[in-house]
Amino acid sequence: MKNVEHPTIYRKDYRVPPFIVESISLIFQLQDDHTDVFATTRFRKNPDAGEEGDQLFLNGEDLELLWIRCNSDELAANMYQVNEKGLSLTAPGDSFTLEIATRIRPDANTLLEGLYRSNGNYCTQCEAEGFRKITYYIDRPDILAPFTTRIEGNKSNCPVMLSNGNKVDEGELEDGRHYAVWHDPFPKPSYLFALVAGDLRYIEDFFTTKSGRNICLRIYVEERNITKCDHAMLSLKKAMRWDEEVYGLEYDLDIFMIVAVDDFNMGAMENKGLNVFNSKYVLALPETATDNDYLGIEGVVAHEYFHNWTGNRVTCRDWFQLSLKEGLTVFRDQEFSADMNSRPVQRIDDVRILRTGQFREDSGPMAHPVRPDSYVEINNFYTSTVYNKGAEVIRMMHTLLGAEGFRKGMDLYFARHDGQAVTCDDFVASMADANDYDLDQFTRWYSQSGTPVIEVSEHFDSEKEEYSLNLKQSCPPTPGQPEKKPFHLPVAIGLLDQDGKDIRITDDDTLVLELKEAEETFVFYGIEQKPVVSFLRNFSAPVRVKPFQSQEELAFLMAHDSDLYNRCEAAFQLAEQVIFAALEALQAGGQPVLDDQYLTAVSANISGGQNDKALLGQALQLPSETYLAGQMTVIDPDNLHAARNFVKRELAGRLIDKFTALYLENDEAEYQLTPEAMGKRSLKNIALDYLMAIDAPPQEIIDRCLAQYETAKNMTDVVSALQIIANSELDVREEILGDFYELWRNDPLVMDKWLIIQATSKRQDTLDEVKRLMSHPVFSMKNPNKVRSLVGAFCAMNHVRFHDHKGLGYAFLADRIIELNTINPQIGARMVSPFTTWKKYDGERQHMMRDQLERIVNTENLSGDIFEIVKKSL
Ligand code: 0A1
Ligand code: ZN
Repeated sequence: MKNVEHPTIYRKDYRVPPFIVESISLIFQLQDDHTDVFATTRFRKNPDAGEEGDQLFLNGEDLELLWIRCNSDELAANMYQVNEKGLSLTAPGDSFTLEIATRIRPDANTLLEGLYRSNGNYCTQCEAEGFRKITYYIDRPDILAPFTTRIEGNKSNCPVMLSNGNKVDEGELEDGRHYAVWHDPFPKPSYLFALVAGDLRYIEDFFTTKSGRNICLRIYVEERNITKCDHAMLSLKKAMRWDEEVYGLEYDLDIFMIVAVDDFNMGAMENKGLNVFNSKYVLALPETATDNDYLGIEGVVAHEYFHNWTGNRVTCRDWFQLSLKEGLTVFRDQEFSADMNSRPVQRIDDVRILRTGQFREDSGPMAHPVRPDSYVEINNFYTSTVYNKGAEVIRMMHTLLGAEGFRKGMDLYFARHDGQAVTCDDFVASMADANDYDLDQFTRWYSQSGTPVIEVSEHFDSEKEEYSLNLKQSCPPTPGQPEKKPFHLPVAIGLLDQDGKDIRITDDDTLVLELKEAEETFVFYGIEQKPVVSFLRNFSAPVRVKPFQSQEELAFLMAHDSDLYNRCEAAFQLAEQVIFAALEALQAGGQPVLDDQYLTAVSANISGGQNDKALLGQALQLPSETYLAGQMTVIDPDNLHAARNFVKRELAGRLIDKFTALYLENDEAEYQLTPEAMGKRSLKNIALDYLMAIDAPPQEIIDRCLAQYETAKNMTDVVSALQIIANSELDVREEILGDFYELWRNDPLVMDKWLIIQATSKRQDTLDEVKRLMSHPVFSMKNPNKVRSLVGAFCAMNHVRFHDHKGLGYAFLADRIIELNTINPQIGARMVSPFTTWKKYDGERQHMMRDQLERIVNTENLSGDIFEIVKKSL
């Protein structure tokens, strides 16, 4: 590292702010090559701060200070100090007003934080610390204030000018300019501020709340996208209704706006009354968006809307509490999506994300608690741990307290904390107090990092008719946490009799055991025959379970478990065992063979007449190489790839008739967007993927795949076929990829798919292809979606090609990270992820990855974002 220091911020250092803000009023003068910002802020000494002194520090970065006035008098330069982090001055009394004029340059802003331009339109991103790139302010989430925002711009390029709250004034100015004034009466932290201005169109709808208020809903997009917003609008209305029905929560302003932009670092942002979205999570038509895109839009629109209460009305005291809003809001969006679609399929997807991304994070150098204790760059903590494990922690409380108890806790949380900035402990206290339930031990889920491991042993005494389950929990050491205390774990189980029926072990078929000690034994009486245990139903806790069931038992569960989640889980476990057996054979230099029992189980599953097609589709999917790699002690990318391919090819070849039938049965002429229709499409495309995996597939199958590409009218079917073709050695491959490009070259979101498909192809020459695509006109290092689709997809999703033994993939990624260091370090830092597990590979690969990490860390002016992750990895 050279030139820059990157201090660590600690949770234990939290102090209440010495000053509070009573109100802030902003004027933005948007000019062609710069924007002037005039901020008038009323400060008051914080009575809770004690005798903290009279020094006021305002955060501010990359700002040109024009002038500053205090209580209307201009301050001479010796009255304040400015450095690259902010501005300090001595407060003139207990209560005073500062007026500050700054100049910023949105056009030159490639970080996409603060005020920037996307396709010419102005937009802001202020979470977590972007507001300080707009003006000098106490930019921390526990400073809440009402905002008034006046925007002035040209009528020609900025006919639309939006900010938070309600529009209270607008009018004409000289020289073809106009203004709009917005007022947000709800005190909010600066990270929820937003401004949007540009040449945008909108679609409009209305929602009547349960108390009869009429809310105007608008989605703003560029003109070319105006036909693609209906699904997002429908999703928004569903989310608004759901939050009223499930949590009694009503929307509070008169208008709710969503704006879609192409250049965005994340998925979307919950700014009060004015959500800004990555266009990926707004725009959809059947011919341009896949079923997954549709589900993604529904989920993200809901997520941002739900933040209005969990995040905005009640916000975070400091950024260590990020999971207070994110874990809770992810849990809420998962439950919403489960109610709108198939509940078990939703759960399987959510658990897959957790186990692939979060478990990996928890086992590496970036492992951190759901409520971290320190950070260098807060942007690096928008992680799967904070979001997805955070949601699991909320879900466990829901499991322990029941739906009604959880709702009581939520009601108390809002009654106590509406309008406040609070902590994770405050949330848990509301849950505990509302239910008179002891959650003290449970709070370890917030403070201890790492994924707990559960070891299960069973004992059956036929004479006494007693079945007992012995459970041991442990948690591997993680950075800074060598020893762990036992967690309070809800373990949901069922016991199946020999016919596969649930034995009633409680009023219900499922019993939630509460494991609190390092080791406990649970005994069940009056059990006549040895049952098969359905363990950790619905994945009731975010843990790893050491495999303890035989292939017979797993096959039995796969066929009979009344918990549909666990049926799929059994299928995954079986598949994992079979793939690892093949891997062992390959590593020993032998020929793998596919276990007949496994084949029979899969075959029975296909013929089982499951009516949830999507669920069957899930059960048939083999675990990904990235996931499987996470289960290995020393990762062997080539043999892992070969082993998984072997299992897929064998299954497909030996069950060719079944997969063909599955394809035909689920090939619907008519396109619908119902969960059933989506389930059928996914099953059909999984069948096609298997069939095309057969060694030299029959011409008939190839023709079917090509025909699907050519004739399908919806993007799900087109892309499924295209992906298979791109992965193949078919002669028509290039031609078809070219044809797709010509058809869709003007649609950036479809072009993202085109890039992902090529970047994730398992063909030998993929890295060369990716390098070629870097200079293709559709690609840009400045657009995060493009970087994710090409660089991110290749390095994080194409396990075997990224980890090619020559190390060319590693050098490629390091070059891109160094390039992003000056363009967009936030995205650059996210790209480091595939390197963080370098210690789990063989010596040679370790060496090559470490060399690249060192090359990165020695880059001049390395940003704190990239520095933190690379440094922790080394
Ligand atoms: N709060 C948003 C996520 C988000 C975080 C940071 C951003 O920019 C650095 C943008 C969005 C959410 O949870 O949806
Ligand atoms: Zn969120």
